[in-house]
Amino acid sequence: MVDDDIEGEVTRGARALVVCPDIRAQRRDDDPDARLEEAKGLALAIGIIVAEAFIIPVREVRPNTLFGEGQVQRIATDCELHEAELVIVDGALSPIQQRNLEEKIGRKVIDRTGLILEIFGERAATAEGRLQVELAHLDYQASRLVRSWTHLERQRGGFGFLGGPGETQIEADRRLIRDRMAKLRRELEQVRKTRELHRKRRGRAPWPVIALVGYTNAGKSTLFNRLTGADVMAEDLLFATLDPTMRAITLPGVEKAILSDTVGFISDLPTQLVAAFRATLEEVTAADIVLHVRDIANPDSASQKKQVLQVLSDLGVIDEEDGEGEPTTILEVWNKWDLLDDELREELSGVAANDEKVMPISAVTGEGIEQLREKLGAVLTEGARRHSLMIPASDGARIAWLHAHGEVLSDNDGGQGAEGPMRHIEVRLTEKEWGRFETL
Ligand SMILES: Nc1nc2c(ncn2[C@@H]2O[C@H](COP(=O)(O)OP(=O)(O)OP(=O)(O)O)[C@@H](O)[C@H]2O)c(=O)[nH]1
Ligand SMILES: [Mg+2]
Repeated sequence: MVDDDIEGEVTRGARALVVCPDIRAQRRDDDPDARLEEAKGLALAIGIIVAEAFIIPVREVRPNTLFGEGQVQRIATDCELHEAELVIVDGALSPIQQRNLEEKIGRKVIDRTGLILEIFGERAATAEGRLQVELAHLDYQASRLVRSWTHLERQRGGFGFLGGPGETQIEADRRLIRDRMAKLRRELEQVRKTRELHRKRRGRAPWPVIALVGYTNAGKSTLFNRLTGADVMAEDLLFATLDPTMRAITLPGVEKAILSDTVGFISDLPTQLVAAFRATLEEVTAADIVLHVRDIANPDSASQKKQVLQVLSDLGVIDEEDGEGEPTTILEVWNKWDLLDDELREELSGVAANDEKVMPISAVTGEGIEQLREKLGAVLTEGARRHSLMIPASDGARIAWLHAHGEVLSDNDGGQGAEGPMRHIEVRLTEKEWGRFETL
């Protein structure tokens, strides 16, 4: 059986050299130093010790090794010098490049996708999360069989022979992986069906949903805890949160709304993972409000925002209508406001003041949280209309619902109806609430 952890040599406590290729032809708008910091953060997220980290400018990509001869030599020397047993390349390596680098450097080499998959593999806590990660991992491996066959061989108790496996061996391994992937897909389908049922049921339980989204480490979980009084893991760690968590909160004018904390995004999120987590993130598309949490104090904040918007648009949250025919409202919170220096704070205050969709906050100090709650309440109750209703007095559930969700202006005796005493209720409801009330 194929183990789900073929890259198992990436272990906690391993010493690694982190290299960040700065490829001229792929120059991006983010700052290489910030990228290097992020790469170190990824390594730390899985307990790897960063022995040394640096940027390597790549003028021209070498198909066989990515880096030039001298650069590969430098990496090898630095591994010796800093006693690193592992090299993390913060970019994409082809299977060939990875194998050649491992041979030349004499150490295990892992690329950005491989590293992120490792982190997700370690963090996944729910059954669905684990299935998704394993599927993504296998998909990644399937493309890398040139390199991985020895591991498979070992796990099956076979022997590796010099010179590599024959075609038939690789084919057999491929089949093994394909079969396992097919099985995982079937299991996932089952889990999804169950979840779909839950969602439908929740859709009928008529509470508005607010989803927190944002770049990893932006402060989503910290804000979640502040708004709900919960105690979910919030740490200075990339991908601290993997599985979505939900809690009920009360907002001005809104008796109950569901707040949902989700997995963070990162640039170059492996395609396998985006595909795998699509289903989980689809919860976001069903939200009434998407609250985009930004780390405004991060020098890469603007490029992080772009990445997040890209994922949201891939998920169909942006520019599309949600199930109820209304566009999802996206609000931005500018978090970590407390970390800004006076000058920047001054400047950004002006920008935020002119944009009603932007709210500066600090999830840590609590600054701006009350305004945020007001804003969320206002958006959810926006467009509320007055309805004058006659309801049988015996229908306690619907009457209670109106009191819980709407702003009840009056509730009086409505005289005798065909089926008994009636109540006359004047209530303000939003379009959405009205739609929900009608389905009760
Ligand atoms: N100074 C300051 N630090 C903050 C603020 N909000 C969050 N942090 C810190 O930022 C780090 C990341 O916070 P999390 O809430 O775990 O971030 P997240 O967005 O949930 O991250 P992932 O789950 O990894 O995607 C933690 O160390 C927090 O204490 C803030 O407003 N100010
Ligand atoms: Mg989190």
